[in-house]
Amino acid sequence: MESLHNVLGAFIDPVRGYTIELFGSGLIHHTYVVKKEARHVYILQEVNHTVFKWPENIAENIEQLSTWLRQTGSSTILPCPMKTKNGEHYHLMNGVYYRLIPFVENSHSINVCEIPDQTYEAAKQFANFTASFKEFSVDRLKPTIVGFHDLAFRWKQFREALKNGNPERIRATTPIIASIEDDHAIVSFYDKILHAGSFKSRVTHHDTKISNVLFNPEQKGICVIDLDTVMPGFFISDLGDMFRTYLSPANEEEKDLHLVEARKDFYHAIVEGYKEKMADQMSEDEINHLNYAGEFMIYMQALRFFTDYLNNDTYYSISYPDNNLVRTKNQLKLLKSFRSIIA
Ligand code: GN1
Ligand code: MG
Repeated sequence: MESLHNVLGAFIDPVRGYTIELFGSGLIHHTYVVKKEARHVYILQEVNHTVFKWPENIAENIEQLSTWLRQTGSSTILPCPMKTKNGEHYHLMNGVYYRLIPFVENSHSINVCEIPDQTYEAAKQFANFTASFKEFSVDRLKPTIVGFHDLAFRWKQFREALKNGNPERIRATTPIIASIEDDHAIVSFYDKILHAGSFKSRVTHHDTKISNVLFNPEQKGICVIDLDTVMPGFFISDLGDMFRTYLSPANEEEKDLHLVEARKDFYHAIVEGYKEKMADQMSEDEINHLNYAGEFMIYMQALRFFTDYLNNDTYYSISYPDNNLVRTKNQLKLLKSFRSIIA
């Protein structure tokens, strides 16, 4: 951790008395908590430069959004990275980009949704986040990952992996390939939406997992965090990823598929929380497709995990050889269970 203290020193002075510990469980960045006398003071993060090719776009997007909130007198909180002592958005060391974010006082995050109320609060926060930028021209935001939630693009990557991926893995997973192909209607519908222009492009978070919401000691939502993938998008990304990550008591790593199951009371809580802040901004067509959001996101995540599996696991961190295959099966089971609760 010696070198991390040097990184910290690029942002603040003096760094004596601070301890730095690994924090959270993201698949993309390394995250640390910086403490002083057991108090959480900062979050220090290494930005994954392979995934995020333009870290400057992330910083500029966040700056535009926080300026907007300030100028419009909004009460929405946006925890923003600090600048280095030299006025830079990042500290670059050995090719790695680091940023420092003040820890929001009296906040905590959770990793699992235990009661529907938590998902109601989270959905309200993500909806409020998008709703706060109603009048902001979303095209001012730069993409931070090209084609991130573009299902047609993810489908194309899957087709390419079937041609150029690991032949043994392709051979051994025929039933999974068939099951994914059987659901191609989800992709066609996405194409239709794009061409019809019936869904509005808005400021979208794109990573609404429960650990990206901060709660206060009374378990009410304070704000959302992790703004790397904030860019123009459709409501189906955020609402859908909440269905994907909050409905099942077991998460995407679970191998025992009996434990992967969508819970109806959690589903209703998410819809209620989301609509509370967003319904008045949504078109009739959007409101009629709340459930499509779940199918879209769960399916796309299965597709992404599986494509990575066929490509020999170059994107997602894995803990054992078949990790991405287990994640794929898990998401396909979740898709089935989701369909059963909305039927
Ligand atoms: C990645 O590492 P994390 O949890 O923030 C991924 C998401 C996936 C998720 C699946 C930039 O997010 O899109 O849904 O893993 N983020 C990126 O666990 O690819
Ligand atoms: Mg993230």
